Amino acid sequence: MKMTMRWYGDDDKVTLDNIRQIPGVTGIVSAIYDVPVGEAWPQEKIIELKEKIEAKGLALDVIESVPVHEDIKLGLQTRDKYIENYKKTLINLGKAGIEVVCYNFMPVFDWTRSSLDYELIDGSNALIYEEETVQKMNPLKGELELPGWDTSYGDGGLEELLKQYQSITEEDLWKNLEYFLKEIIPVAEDSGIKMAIHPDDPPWSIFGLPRIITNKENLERFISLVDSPNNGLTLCSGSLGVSPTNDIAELVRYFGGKGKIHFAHVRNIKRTGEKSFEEASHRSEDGSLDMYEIMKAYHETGFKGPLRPDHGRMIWDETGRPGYGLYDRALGATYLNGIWEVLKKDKK
Ligand code: DNO
Repeated sequence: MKMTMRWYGDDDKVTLDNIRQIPGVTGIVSAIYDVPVGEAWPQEKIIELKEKIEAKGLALDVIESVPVHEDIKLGLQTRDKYIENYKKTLINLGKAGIEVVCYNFMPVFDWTRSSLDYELIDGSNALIYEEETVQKMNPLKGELELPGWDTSYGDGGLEELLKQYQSITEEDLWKNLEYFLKEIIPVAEDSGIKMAIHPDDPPWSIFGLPRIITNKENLERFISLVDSPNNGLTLCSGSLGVSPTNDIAELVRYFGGKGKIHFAHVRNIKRTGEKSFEEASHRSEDGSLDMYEIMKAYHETGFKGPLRPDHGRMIWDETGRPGYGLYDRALGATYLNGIWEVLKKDKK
């Protein structure tokens, strides 16, 4: 596997110099952040990003994400124009030698939490999710916000957008996803890009919106929508793992064995109740997921793709983008690299 770290570009408090000093991190996961959702990414911007990263001795291994315009998820007539732009972006990324593109198909809201800075027992801050609190939140009153979301609605557009989704069922969303995939996967094939859908986080419906990338059965349905080696997954342990019925190591073996995992997000969570959880440090003992078993499954299936530690807590007085500070993610990368070394040596 290739150990990578997410970087939010020049505005990120965590710099490329910080990242290159984390032992064993060789790659960057990033995106173009100043092109409105739905428009094609110009070739020059992609090259500029890539060169900036390579100048620091790192590789641009993954684009996370090329966001999908809401009109595509809603299946509106206007979707074709946005799909054409998406294809142009993929072609430009392919020309720049990008191999993996992560995206998601969650209506309106990307990953969602009830608190971004919950104080844990050791004094660190973490992102948490409490179903009851989320149910009481009103997104229209700005009660829900996560920096780092790929928002595709402008100010004031949210209410209208939520209304448009009222008539969209899970089956409609599946149909719209299939339509999208049938258009873009052939282009990804020609461009040498592996598309990696990110699971829904959390993997259940929120605010009455449909969510479908949630469990093994649905992941299976997803990959069979378009049977192509370029149609695969971002296997995110933290997103899927909050449902106790999702056995992450088993999912890694199953989908990894089929060559369907193109990108790995590895983080731990602690389930605190039904549909409630805290984001924990990466260490197995600190959460509900066994990181050794998960890494072992990647190792056994010969995973060679990019892998990243995921959200970190805020520790050592760090402030910054929730989930994406430097220190705890660096500890996560080092811990996962440690497990990997043991797995490699034990095999000999
Ligand atoms: C959260 C991330 C997600 C992810 C998108 C992919 O930290 O894992 O925001 O980037 O869902 O499109």
